Amino acid sequence: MRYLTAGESHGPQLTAIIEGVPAFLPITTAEINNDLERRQKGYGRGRRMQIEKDQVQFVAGVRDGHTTGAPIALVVENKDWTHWQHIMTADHIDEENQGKRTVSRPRPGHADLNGAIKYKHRDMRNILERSSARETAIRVACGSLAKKLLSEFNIEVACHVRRIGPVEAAVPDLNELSIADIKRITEDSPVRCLDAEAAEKMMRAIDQAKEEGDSIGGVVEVIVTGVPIGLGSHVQWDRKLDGKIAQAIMSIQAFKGVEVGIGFEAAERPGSEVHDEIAWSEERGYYRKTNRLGGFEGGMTNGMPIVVRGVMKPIPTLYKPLQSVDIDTKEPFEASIERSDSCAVPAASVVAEAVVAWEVANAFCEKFGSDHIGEMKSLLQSYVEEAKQF
Ligand code: EPS
Repeated sequence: MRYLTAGESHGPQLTAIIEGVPAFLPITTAEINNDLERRQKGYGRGRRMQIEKDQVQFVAGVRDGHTTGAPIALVVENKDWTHWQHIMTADHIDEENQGKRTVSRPRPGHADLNGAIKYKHRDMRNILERSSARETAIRVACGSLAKKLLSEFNIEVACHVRRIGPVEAAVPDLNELSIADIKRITEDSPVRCLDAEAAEKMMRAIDQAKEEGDSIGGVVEVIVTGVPIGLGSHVQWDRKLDGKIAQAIMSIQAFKGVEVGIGFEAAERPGSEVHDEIAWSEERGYYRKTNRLGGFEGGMTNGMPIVVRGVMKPIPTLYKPLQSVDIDTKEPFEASIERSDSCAVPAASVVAEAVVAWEVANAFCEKFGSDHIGEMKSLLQSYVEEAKQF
């Protein structure tokens, strides 16, 4: 499967074309809209989210509640477009609006300056409109479809927030919590955190950042359960699934790092406290008593839950000005803004969930075919039986 997105933050809509989704996957707009709504929520979001109410439209590839196997086209409209249509128009901007809302002052931490130099745009709006995290709305729609595909094979995906600024949540015991528990608890938490005490402190930290005109980042974690052994491959560098997931996480706006399993902690521990011993039982087949490697060995899934974390930097659009240089005058100035999220980490956890789901679903289709859901189910069943007795 593959997908591409198009769309500007204040353009008429976000669009995605998805290719390679198997036929006969049951899907409804309501299921996708539920994920779009999850992404819009979260303590620390700014005023733009009061304008938008993201809803998906399928404009190709889905009929009568099922995928047909044809390319799928998805659209999410930007409600803010009504305020921007004369500025963001595809046709010539009329005289009255010429020169309005142009950007000559690059914001530190954004794509503005690098993109402007690269594409030779004197008006940096042409860069910021596309680099904006608004694009994550349509990626969540694509990921939602991937989650639906995985759920047909009892593979479930969830996310939660591990850290916001200085506040770290207690490490959850994933042996004690089911995916359903994680979903239920995070859905009720304004910061999508499993640790209620930490969640309160996270909200206070967001309040404080906001009061100070600052922004705050954090760490999100994605968990995938029910994964069969052998998704991805060791045979070639670009077929390693953990590598693909790392790239997908790093592709989310404002993400600066990725960890799988214990991640960077592996550097501090001896090998005997890193690797997961192998066991076998009639009921489970091969399994591990621990999951320090986060479900991956040799770029392939090992049947344990996938556990991956990503770090989001604080949003660089700050009320507290940072120094920059005007590209027209070359004079220094202090960047100031009209509106921003002070923290988008809870929303970003939903985006991380979506992009990880996409990569796992894609690897699943590579292993079990991607023409027809029923055919894939038969293949999975015989493979799992064989793997148990292997
Ligand atoms: C964003 C800036 C803000 C955010 C936006 C991402 O938008 P605006 O410039 O219109 O105030 O609200 O996020 C979304 C629109 C969204 O859907 O998440 C940015 O510069 O990345």
